[in-house]
Amino acid sequence: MTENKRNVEDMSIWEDAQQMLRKAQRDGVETVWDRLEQQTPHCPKGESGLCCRICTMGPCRISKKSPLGVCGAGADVIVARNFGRFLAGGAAGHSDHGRDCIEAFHAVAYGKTEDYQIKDEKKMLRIADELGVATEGRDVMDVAKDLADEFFESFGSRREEVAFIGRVPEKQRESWKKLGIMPRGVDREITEMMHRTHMGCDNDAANTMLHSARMCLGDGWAGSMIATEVSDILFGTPSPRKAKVNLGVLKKDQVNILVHGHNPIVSEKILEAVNEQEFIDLAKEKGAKGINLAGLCCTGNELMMRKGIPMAGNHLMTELAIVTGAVELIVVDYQCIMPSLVQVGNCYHTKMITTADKARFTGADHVKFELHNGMEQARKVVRMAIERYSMRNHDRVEIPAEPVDIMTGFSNEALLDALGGSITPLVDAIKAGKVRGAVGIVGCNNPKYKHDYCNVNLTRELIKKDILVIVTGCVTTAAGKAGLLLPESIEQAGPGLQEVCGSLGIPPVLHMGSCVDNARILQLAALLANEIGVSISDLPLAASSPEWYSEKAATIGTYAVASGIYTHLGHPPNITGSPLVTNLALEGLDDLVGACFGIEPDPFKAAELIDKRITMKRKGLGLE
Ligand code: XCC
Ligand code: SF4
Repeated sequence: MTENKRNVEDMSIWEDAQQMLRKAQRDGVETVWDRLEQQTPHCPKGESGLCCRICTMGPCRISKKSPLGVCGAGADVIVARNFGRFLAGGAAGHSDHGRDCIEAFHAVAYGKTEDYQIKDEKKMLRIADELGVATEGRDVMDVAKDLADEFFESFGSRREEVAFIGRVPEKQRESWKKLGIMPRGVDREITEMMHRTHMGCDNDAANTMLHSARMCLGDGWAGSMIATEVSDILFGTPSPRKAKVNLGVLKKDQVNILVHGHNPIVSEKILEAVNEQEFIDLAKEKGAKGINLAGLCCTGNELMMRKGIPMAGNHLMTELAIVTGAVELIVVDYQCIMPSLVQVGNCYHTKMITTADKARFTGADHVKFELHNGMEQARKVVRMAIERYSMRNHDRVEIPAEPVDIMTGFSNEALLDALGGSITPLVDAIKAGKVRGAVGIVGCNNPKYKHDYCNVNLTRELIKKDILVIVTGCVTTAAGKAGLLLPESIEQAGPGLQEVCGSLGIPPVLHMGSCVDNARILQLAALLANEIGVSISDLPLAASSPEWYSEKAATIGTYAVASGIYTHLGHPPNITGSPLVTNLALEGLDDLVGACFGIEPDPFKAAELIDKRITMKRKGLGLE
């Protein structure tokens, strides 16, 4: 193991992380921070997007000396193609997750599973109505069958636009059509991106970028949106509730199981199984006081939003959770699961269980979850966890920090409830300048940053400026650990936001869910725009992903921008090798879709940037 030159204090702002980083060093466990050091400096060609590996006449690296690839492609085309494929990865991730949700819903509708049910029938019928599926006097399961088909249609290639496009303000829909960026089908746009970026197809960088916008809109307004809506139908629409965050949620004297990944289809079943008396008794028989389930990353968000299950940590906490030595088993589905978790687990007694054929990890045990056997498999996994409790070395257990309380569960339905059933009070508060605007801070961690420093400080700065903050994904845990997800944190907010949130009894930072739940933010933006009678791009809104790492985060940023929401990123994607693509992202898109990207690593300066943008939009609406 190489020695890391960074101090643990520079790696993370959190006491629980720092304590575990020290323990990892003592225990000889390598972490993501160590491997980052081994990989630094990164390849400058890769970092700027100037390396093309699309065919075997190459790979080609663009430089002053050799400005064209073997086929004749220049920097702009190569960067645009690489970026297009990067975004396709993100869109595919969210959307394939969405497809898995539809398949579960379809299986329920056709009576092919008893392990899943329709938990929110009211929402199911409401959405059926919205999408033109007949509901009057029909059997609920017949409606569900048709609605499942309707959802599948949004993935295919036979429609001119995906179903939820009806939510977008009309003026904006017209402009998307004119620009040729109306998403027709989720899979279609992703496949077309792969086609366009084959050698010898779309060799016009701006044209490729426009298709990127279309493909990402397909993710936001269909793939992700369907994932969210179907998850609510199957597992319940979130409502405000208390939960706890940080590594302190792990329990010294209980069997600890972590769920990690994204799709509630697996984690919801694990949750049911840990609550079965048979297993609680078995755990006690083995000397534990009970079974403790905690979440990581987005599947953690899903369980927290709906069931108040505690959150052990975000992306950079996943290895460190195992370093506590207190985790018997970690069960994963897909996305954002570092392969290193298997090795870290091997340093302790922690078993990793994979559940999806599309995400297997060498060294982990595979317990394949299918729709007809979800419950049976969940029981198998929980039993394995309990059996491992006797293997725990209690001398090596160290659980840092006391958990922090948070308030979660702000679906749009819950937010509307809090507002008394209509969006009007929020619009009035925005018009009056009490809430000057709203910003969705979303996305990941990245070891290139001091963990959560930007996520937390940007959130704090914005609420000070009377800007309502909505968090999803891994920013949730950051805001939560900082105490910002509690109604009490209004003390840190500006006077206007304090007044509005105070009277509603809600925090100035609202947790709206997982990464696919960024679709909830899109829907909220559309609700606001429709209420005021403008486009989303006219609203005083912004998005930010300060510490992003993943393809999915870039895709979210792109659908936010394409939807008319200015989006701040802490660092640029790998596009800086092309002035054309970079300028389009930072300026050019503004003329086309009414929004663009802004790059700023410093959270305090980023807050200023966002504030300026919000002021500009308020002026545009005649509000300032
Ligand atoms: Fe992954 Fe969704 Fe990023 Fe967290 S926030 S690191 S993408 S888990 Ni989506
Ligand atoms: Fe090189 Fe062109 Fe092939 Fe890319 S597509 S590797 S630039 S020859």
